[in-house]
Amino acid sequence: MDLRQGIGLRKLGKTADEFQQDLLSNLYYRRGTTVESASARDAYEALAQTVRDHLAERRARTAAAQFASNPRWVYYLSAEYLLGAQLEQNLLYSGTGDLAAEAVKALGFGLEDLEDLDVEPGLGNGGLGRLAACLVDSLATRDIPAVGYGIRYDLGIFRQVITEEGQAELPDDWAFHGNPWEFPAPDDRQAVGFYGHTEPIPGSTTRKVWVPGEVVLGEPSHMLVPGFGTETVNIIRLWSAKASEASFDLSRFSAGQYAEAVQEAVRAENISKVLYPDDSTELGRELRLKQQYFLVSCSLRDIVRRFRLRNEGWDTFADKTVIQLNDTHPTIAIPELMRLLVDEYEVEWEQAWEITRRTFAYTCHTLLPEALETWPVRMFEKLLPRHLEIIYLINMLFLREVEARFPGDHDRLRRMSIIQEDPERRVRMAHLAVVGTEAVNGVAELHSKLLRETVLDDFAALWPAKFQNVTNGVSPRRFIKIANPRLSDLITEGLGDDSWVGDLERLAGLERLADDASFRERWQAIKRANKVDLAAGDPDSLTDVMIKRFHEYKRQQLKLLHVITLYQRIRQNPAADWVPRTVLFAGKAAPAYHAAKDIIRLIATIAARIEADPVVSPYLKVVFPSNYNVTLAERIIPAADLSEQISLAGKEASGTGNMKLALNGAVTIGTLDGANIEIRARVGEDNFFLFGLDAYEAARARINGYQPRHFYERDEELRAAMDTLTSGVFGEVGRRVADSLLGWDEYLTLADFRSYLECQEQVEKSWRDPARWTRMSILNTAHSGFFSSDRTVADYAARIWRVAPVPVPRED
Ligand code: B1H
Repeated sequence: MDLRQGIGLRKLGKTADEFQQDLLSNLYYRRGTTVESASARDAYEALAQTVRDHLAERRARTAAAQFASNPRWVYYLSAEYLLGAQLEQNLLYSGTGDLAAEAVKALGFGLEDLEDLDVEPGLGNGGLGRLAACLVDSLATRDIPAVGYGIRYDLGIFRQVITEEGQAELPDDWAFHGNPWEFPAPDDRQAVGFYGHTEPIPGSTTRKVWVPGEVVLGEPSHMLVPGFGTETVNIIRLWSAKASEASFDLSRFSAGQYAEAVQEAVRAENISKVLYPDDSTELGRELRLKQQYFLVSCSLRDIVRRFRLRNEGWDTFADKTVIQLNDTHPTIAIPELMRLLVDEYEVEWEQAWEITRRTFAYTCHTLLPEALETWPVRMFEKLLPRHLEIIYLINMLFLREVEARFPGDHDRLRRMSIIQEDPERRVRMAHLAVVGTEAVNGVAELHSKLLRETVLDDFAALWPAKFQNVTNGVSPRRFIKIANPRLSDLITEGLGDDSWVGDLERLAGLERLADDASFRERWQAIKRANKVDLAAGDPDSLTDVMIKRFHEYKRQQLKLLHVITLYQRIRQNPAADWVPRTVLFAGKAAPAYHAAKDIIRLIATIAARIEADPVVSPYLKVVFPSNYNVTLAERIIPAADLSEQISLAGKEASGTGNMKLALNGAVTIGTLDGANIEIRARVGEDNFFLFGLDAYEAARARINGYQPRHFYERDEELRAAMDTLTSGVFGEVGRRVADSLLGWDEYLTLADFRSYLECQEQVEKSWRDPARWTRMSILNTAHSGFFSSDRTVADYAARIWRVAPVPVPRED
């Protein structure tokens, strides 16, 4: 039997009968049950296994083809993956949807019932984690040999419950019932050291021996990542921490001290216990640094293991390997690769440094100063003593390079150093990431420009060619084809075929249909049907959505001031011809971010107040569904009319929800921030509602001594809205929000208030003309093709990774 390229595999069922047989065999032999006694969960698990088997067969062919071509591999290192539900995606990508529906029907279940049991792995916070998921999708779709590395957190992003008291958090034990989509790979486990000390090696100035004080095992499991419209199936490899046998204290066990005997083991396994729920702010906890090193150490050893399978010299390592750092969270990979090369494999420092620099690339996702990660030197020294020594050496050589270019410029050396001195010594991870990589990119044009001009300006002056832009993108499969089947069918009909799903720029062909009245009517009817499904409010009302993490810079508070103003206007003049609106907020706040949680609570309070008001409630409704996640996003986005992208300009690196909404025909109201600028440039000024300060005006306003009271005093409606909050009718929480806005207003909410309200009036004017609105909606979809993550990956491949596709042959 020929085992290469999976030729020796038994053929999987391609007909309904065969699929049915495979499903039954999984039900009998893996679930150990029968058709008569199968529960919905049995059916779900057996179905998942059957679908997974189809992908596994492709995986076998992919591994063979990729290995044979000896390519440059892309390794994506990310602390987060927000994958979304797997069943529907894998049915689509394996082309087994119809077979599956028929087969489960014979068991007495509907596919939708089983989809309800398909839990999404919430291994990320927000945009950064979802971007990682979109990029691995598109890497496979583009046939690029790649592995995504991450952490298999036992508890993902918390489950959110919204009440009138605001947000409550519950643990997300996402794999409670097991996860049928993953394959454990215990043979590839790795040992990871922490703490301890270093010892010199006689005769060597650069090499050292690190003697760790604690050793934890990393055990991988992988999930399959199929490409769309291609044969490739890549993987993401997720690491779980496991105690080594040595960490069980047998003497204590024998002495009857059972809890004490396992204490160290519990501590070890805590490393992958929980995802930190802080989007964009660092709290500097040791366990978090441990997580980061755990991910990095396991992944790099796995990458090195894979490289060494071929017995090629280290001089080819960077030709065969590119490691993309998803923000600074995995940046310890830079000193870790140096440590592996220099200490363990005895490569000379200079050669190791050249290899390291050529291997890594870094994506920065922020501009907020508080989000630029730094770690106290003391903590580093205790947890990773050898890495700190390596960082010091890297820094010394780097500062020598700066000194040679800018002699005598001591202030520059202080600014650029990887070590911050005051007020305490800390390691600046972004500086380490820039110094140790070949390319640095921002995630939208404005963001990349502001990185070069502000936070990383000294580095851009030193190495201008290193700095690039790669605008984010989203998966067209998940965010339109799967999320919005009605619109997808209409688009396919309008364009004549469904090739747009893998080639999103083809949506431009819809442009000519925007002027076709009957097409517009069908478009509008679909939007309405999606609103009926969502059941958030009157489907004929303007569905106005703000769905994203809660953060003051994103300015949910600005939207709320708009809601309060509408409320007051309606109360003052109930007989006027109001445009009915359903304002939908969804999103989580970091559990310790009190200001953000206050805003959530205030929204809940105001929503209840409006609901109870018979004068206002016919025209205005505020809804806040709990637990925003990928699955909920897939329901809300297709139903949205208006997309709120109202962050203070210069603060949102890119945004990706903005792209998903535009793609589904929501019209954006937004500032000139992040990718909004590129969306507006493509969909056209007439099809985008622009308001507010730009990034330069906002920066200048702050420098010139911004006074929120100035706006409060000059704008009667703003004053009325703020006074309502201050009066306490919406409780203490209203007062706190008002105090923060009138006192300092970090994100210039009051400065943009009037411009935002006027812009919302333009929105209503357009809404009153359904033909015009629907035309705008269609043109948004038609010109969103650029925002496919397939394009993002093509940009990374061409400009940063310099890799080419490796097609996988079809089954004979
Ligand atoms: C983004 C984060 C982030 N930027 C720290 N930074 C985290 C930072 O757990 N942490 O410590 C987690 C997440 N996330 C987002 O990335 C940006 O705010 C968005 O504008 C951007 O679209 C997204 C993807 O690039």
